[in-house]
Amino acid sequence: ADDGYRLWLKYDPIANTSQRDAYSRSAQFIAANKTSPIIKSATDELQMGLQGLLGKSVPVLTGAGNRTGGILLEVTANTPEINEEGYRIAKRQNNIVISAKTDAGVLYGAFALLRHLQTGQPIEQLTLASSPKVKLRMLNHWDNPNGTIERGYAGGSLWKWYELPETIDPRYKDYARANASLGINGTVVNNVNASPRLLTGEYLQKVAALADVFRPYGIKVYLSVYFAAPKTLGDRTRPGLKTSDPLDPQVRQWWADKTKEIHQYIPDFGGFLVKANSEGEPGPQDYGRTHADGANMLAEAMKPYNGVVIWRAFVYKADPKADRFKAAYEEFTPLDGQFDPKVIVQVKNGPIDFQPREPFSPLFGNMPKTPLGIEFQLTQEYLGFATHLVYEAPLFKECLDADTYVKGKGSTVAKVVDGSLHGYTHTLMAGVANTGSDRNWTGHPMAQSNWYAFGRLAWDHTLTSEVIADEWVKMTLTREPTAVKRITNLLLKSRDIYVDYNTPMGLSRPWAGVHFAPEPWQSKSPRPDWTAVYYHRADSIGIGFDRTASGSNALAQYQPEVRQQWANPETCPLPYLLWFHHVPWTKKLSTGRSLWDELCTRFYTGADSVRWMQQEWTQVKPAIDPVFHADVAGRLATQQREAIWWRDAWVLYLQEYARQPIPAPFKKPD
Ligand code: GCW
Repeated sequence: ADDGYRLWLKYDPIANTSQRDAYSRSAQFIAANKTSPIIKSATDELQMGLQGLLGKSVPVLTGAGNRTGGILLEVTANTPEINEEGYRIAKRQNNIVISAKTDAGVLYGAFALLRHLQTGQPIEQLTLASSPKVKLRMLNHWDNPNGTIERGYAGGSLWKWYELPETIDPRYKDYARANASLGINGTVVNNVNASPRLLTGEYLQKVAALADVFRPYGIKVYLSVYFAAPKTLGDRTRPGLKTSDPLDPQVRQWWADKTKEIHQYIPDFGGFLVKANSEGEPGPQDYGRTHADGANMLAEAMKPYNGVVIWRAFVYKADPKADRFKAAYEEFTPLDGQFDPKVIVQVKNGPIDFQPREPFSPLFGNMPKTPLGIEFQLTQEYLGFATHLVYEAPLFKECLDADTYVKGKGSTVAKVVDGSLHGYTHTLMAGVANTGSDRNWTGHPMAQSNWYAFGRLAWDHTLTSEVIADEWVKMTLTREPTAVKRITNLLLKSRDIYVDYNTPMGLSRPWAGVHFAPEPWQSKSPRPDWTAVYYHRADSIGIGFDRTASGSNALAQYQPEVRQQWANPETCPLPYLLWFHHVPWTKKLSTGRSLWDELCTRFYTGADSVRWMQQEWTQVKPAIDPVFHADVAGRLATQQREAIWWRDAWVLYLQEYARQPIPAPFKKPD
């Protein structure tokens, strides 16, 4: 039975015997032209993978000599077509040769070769070359020192802090393998709402033990830092400084000392991630300083080392009159050019907060002198936790492929992020992890595909959602062709289905506290911008947030070409309509329906489509492991019930404003 633990690295035997024989003939031995811990990870993985796929143990030789019919790993400078971490796989004198400039490149090539076999592709004329388009490909864990995970739906933290550093859970290595298989090369192990404890010697030892496990997989460890740590922690001689002002010399010295100490534990430490002056976290503004002052102080502390400072742009103030949409742009664009070269600013894909569908953040393209990294959320905070099946690649792609027009047509967000548009020296893609202590890692077993898709896109954002889904299904679930097709199709449609019953046509944030239950009526909260009504603005006339010149004018933060697409309610694409316009209930839309009827249509067809998902899943049952199948079937049943709950909550609530009947086709009992 498949409990989901092995993810997409299952290496189950290849059923097709002629294919297996063909692979076997080309995999009679493994040999590398050097040794190192990373090369060892590569040969170990190949051995393990081939053992599973081919059912035979393939020897690792110290040298290949004149042998043929094997797999050669070579680190060589003679690979002009790939970058530092890229790989090339080609046939040479009847050997499969994986070449790379670095050990890590060889490791990625080994995983690529295994993927090639797992997805059943021919190897006779093998030629593959691939290089990552983004340099820092990282997971961000929102894990707390007490073992909980903020917005985690797959159990507790993977990190067993109380047992570290002495006890090393074998799972840490499997976590590293899974990441390395995708090319993920960094991990921030703790929550951005950071506890200062992670910076104590006690915890640094534990983090160092994790770093030791991850290093042979090419993965660097990063820490989220609590900006007020100098005040809270102090140092060996003092209980705590009086201030954490980034321009105070004692504070600067504190961070320099701390950074040095961290490097004594972790010599190849990746760097800091900082959430400052955001949702109550301390930051430089507490002392009248700017984000740049804060980030540059940490960059100075990091100067003797290779690490970077990743500063988040997720900021907004509790102001009922302001538009939260505009906040990050307003605070950060004036600072463009003021950041130290070691600083990367990390921007969420959308201007608000990981909603099921958002326009791209207007920061992309508007900070040409500051490397901007992108932050996606894999954990399904706003996508139905662990009971809704939502394949996120289409969401990621929609943002990456969006055109900012800052340097004319084709200035996509992807080109901002991969550095090609503005010539950034640092490039970064981060995903807020969806992993936890659940046996299957991600709670919803199908959510493994989101970890997978993120990693693949961080490596190569030109891959399509479909190609990625197809790979994942074949590696994880089945290679039976009709089942592969059905499941891929199901994955590809899942996000739009969720949007339809949850937040159609540009609605956002219809929930209170935990971000799960429908609460579009929620109007009371400690912060006005944490109410649901702040976002949808329903009234007797219509619904939606006017962000045109007659409203908040957030649209002015985009280039004229982008503005043009969205500014006119007559031509604004329906998926974005209520992001930018307050539209009358009776307004006739391009679909021929009134706004009210269109909304109802989406809520109802969205919820109905979950039944379709259930049917599709039933169809593929013979091709899927029974335990895995039953787990997903149960979650789909829950999703179906919850989709109706969402639909009914919205429709009944909005009906009070729209004062119109539910359109005839939908007035039937479920
Ligand atoms: O989406 C919000 C979450 C917070 C999170 C915050 C952030 C870590 O609700 O839980 O805090 O975003 O990204 O900082």
